[in-house]
Amino acid sequence: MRYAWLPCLKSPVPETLKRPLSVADHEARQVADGVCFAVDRDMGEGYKLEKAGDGYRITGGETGVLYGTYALVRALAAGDPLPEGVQKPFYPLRMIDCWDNMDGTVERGYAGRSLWFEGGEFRYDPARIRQLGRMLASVGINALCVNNVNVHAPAQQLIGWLLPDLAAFADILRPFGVRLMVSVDFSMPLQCGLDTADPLDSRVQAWWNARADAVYAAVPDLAGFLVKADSEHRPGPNAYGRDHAQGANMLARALKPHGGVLVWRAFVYNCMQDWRDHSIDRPCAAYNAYMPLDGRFDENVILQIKNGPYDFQVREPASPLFFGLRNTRTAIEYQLAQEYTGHQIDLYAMPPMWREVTDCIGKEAVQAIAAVSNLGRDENWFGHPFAALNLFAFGLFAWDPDSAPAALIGSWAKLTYALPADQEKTLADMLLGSRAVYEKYTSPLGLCWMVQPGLHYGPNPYGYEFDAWGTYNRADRNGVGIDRTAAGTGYACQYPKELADAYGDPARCPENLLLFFHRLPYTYRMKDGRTLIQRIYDDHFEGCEAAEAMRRDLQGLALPEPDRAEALERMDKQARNARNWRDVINTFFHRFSGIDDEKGRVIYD
Ligand code: GCV
Repeated sequence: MRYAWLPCLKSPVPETLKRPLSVADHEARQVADGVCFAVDRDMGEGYKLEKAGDGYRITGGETGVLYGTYALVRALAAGDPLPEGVQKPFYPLRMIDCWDNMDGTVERGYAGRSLWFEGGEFRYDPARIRQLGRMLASVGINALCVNNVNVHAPAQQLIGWLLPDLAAFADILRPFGVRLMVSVDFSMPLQCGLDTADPLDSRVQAWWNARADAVYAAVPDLAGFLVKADSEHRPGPNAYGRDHAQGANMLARALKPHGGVLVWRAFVYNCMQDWRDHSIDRPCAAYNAYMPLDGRFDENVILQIKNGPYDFQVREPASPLFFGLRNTRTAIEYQLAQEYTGHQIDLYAMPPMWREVTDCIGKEAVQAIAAVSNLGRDENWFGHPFAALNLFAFGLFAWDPDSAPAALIGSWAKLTYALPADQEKTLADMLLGSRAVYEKYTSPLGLCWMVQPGLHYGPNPYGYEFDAWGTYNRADRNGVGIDRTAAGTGYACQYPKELADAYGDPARCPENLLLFFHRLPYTYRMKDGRTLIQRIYDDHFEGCEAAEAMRRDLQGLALPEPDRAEALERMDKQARNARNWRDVINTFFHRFSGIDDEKGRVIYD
């Protein structure tokens, strides 16, 4: 079983540091090889690293010494200087949301089956779960939601008769500073004898209070509950004429005596839309639903908002809720699982995207950060050996959102593979540029949803066009895109004025979002003088060539087996995927526009 970025950590790292260390193990005592620990509980998750004689001193809170240990391991292995001063995480809650089902499947999982569920129960190798804890702690991730937000039976029972199993699982991850969270089904009281799940009904409130008491008796440090409600047919308070503040607060009040948080997802939209109806625009939905509720959520509610207003597309603007909500605690939700971004077959390193979003909204715009997990039972944990980068980088980015994407990626490449310097740079550059390449051959200029319906891998430009999901590009012979300006659906007006004005003006709108905000003719002139249609053709040809170039670069890397074989096998699939995208999308627009490629390249009819 391979172990992501840590197996490569070689001497001079003290052997003692390579073993899972329980927090208690660190208690102010000399461990080995000149590394000593000093626990200062007031430092919480913070730590300080110092040289001490020939060795090192790690001072920190209970979990801080653990994080300090891994930071020392990383610095020694990479030959980096020790970080100076006290290091503290920027976001107190740094969570991965696992969409694991109890039958062993993982929704949008591209790395095999669940690491801990099988056959309707917890079934796992404890040693592997300890490794998981170590992997998460090594990059500072401190919470793991154990089950899918789409709560399928018997996962409701994670807070019922499965509690002893949940507690045993929590016991394994606790020494690594990882607290569990559980996705709960809002309608659970209905399945347990009540005739309603109305959040204002006192019997429902009493039921949840008693449930929370039982849960915390079993898992006293549970981080809290995660809820997907009134979203994609999941039950929620709307069924009782109640709003989401009423629903969330009812659950939050049950958790509050135990110190738990209620994470409520803001992923609400009409998934039964009529494509003929241009008056509904899905990106507007979450802002319209939650802005009126700002200030009405209890202080232990965290509203978890996907990074963009749609659904983890290759490129979206940041959700306007990050600008609008001022009196609500929020978390940003990313997706490490590569649902729309290559299924952990095509390369898509995410740090550049996270950094763009943070630069746009400001790191203080949210109080917590979460990401849908990309883990699974595959021997290498991630399906693609390089997909480990996204979990590694996510943890470090959540700790320090000022981290530079190039530094995160470079550090992962260095810690994972002992490549010669020039090859290490080739790998890091390939990863750093991988998002731009993917974007070019799939959906440049903010085009979304041109994927195979359901599967979400591979091109299908009209696949979602006449569907109920609110996912349209409305391409025709005259042009493509949706007018989301004040003259159109008005979505752009949900942003603060300066941004709204920029997004609302095709001449000032960032070109990578042009077709997200505007409907334009194929002859529209881009800033560099090219027509829109020519830019679409060029991006697809260039993206495909770049994928071929990545394949050549990859072949030249002396990666260890089996990573090399696995990466090359996936790269072959990526190259085929890129060709397919190029030809399908170019042909699609050629047929509509009737305009040939200026450079005379082949566009199939
Ligand atoms: C967990 C998208 C995905 C679903 C996912 C949903 C969500 O619709 O395709 O698989 O369900 O987002 O984030 O809740």
